[in-house]
Amino acid sequence: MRTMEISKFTGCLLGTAIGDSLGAAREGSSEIAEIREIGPRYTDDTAMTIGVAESLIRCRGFDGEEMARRFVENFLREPWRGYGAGPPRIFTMILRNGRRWDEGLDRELYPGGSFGNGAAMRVAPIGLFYCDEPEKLREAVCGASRITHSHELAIEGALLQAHAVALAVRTRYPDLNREEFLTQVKGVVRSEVYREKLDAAGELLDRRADRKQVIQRLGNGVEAPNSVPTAIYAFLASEDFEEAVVYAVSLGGDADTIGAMAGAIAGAYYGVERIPLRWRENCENSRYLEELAERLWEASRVRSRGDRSS
Ligand code: F2R
Ligand code: MG
Ligand code: MG
Repeated sequence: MRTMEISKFTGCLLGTAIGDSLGAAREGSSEIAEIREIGPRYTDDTAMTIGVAESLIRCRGFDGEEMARRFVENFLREPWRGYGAGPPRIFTMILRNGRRWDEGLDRELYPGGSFGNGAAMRVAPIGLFYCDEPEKLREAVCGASRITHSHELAIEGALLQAHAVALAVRTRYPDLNREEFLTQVKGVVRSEVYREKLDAAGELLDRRADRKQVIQRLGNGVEAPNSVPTAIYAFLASEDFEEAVVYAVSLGGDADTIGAMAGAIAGAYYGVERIPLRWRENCENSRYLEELAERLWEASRVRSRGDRSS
């Protein structure tokens, strides 16, 4: 059990970095093209995923103030990772102006807050950590999102992505039932826009739609509703890890982020040993990501043992 679970945690974190590194060179492209070799660097998607994992490990669960501090410190160390427009401005408000992490600071940048996919792209470690506890998962995802993304569509996108990761960890390979998976993640959504997209994903899966139709119906943009359902679809439309991330990135648009999110779900389902060796060997910081996955798994076990004994 331990070996299988650690393989899935590792697959998820490495899968994020690999999908991100594969898509990084294609971010913003409108061309539909398959690429199979990862670039040398991951981007903000993985850098922030690392921040979420580090914070969960250190605090044995979600702590908003500490997670925000981790985001700021990691950003200051590597500001060149290609962050979205909003988060660095929010980090400055926290660092220089002493603003609190839970003030909804993104509302000062975007009316109603940001609905970018920045909360969803980094949420995978929460899906891993709370994979057996949907209520705690929801609470942690909402808190972690609000640091930079308080718009309800950004939060709902992050919830959807975290639940997809949690479900993928709980689903033993090769037992995936695609229809059932989609039905279960649909259970998380409340808003019409996500419901429609996930219904469309089901129809597209049934008729093996071409890429243009997928982009038209699901989207490939930086907005959470135009990328989270697309990543889930890429996982479900594929037969293995490699196909899932190559397909996700081939859709273009926000390719690094759709690749990172599809990679997180696919890695959590297939496990690390089903990720091609050439990608595992060439992925930036793969040793650290593997170590982080094992520590995250250990922290999640300690926490659930503590919950049972109290
Ligand atoms: N930043 C990028 N890519 C730009 C190119 C980087 C370049 N390659 C480089 O090397 O520097 N990618 C990363 O950003 C995306 C995640 O962004 P996040 O964290 O959600 O940022 P933000 O600023 O909150 O939102 C992103 C955009 O969404 C639109 N938007 C959001 N809320 C809105 C609102 N209420 N009204 C109108 N528009 C809203 C805006 O266009 C924001 O700029 C990922 O792709 C990651 O890879
Ligand atoms: Mg990025
Ligand atoms: Mg991106």
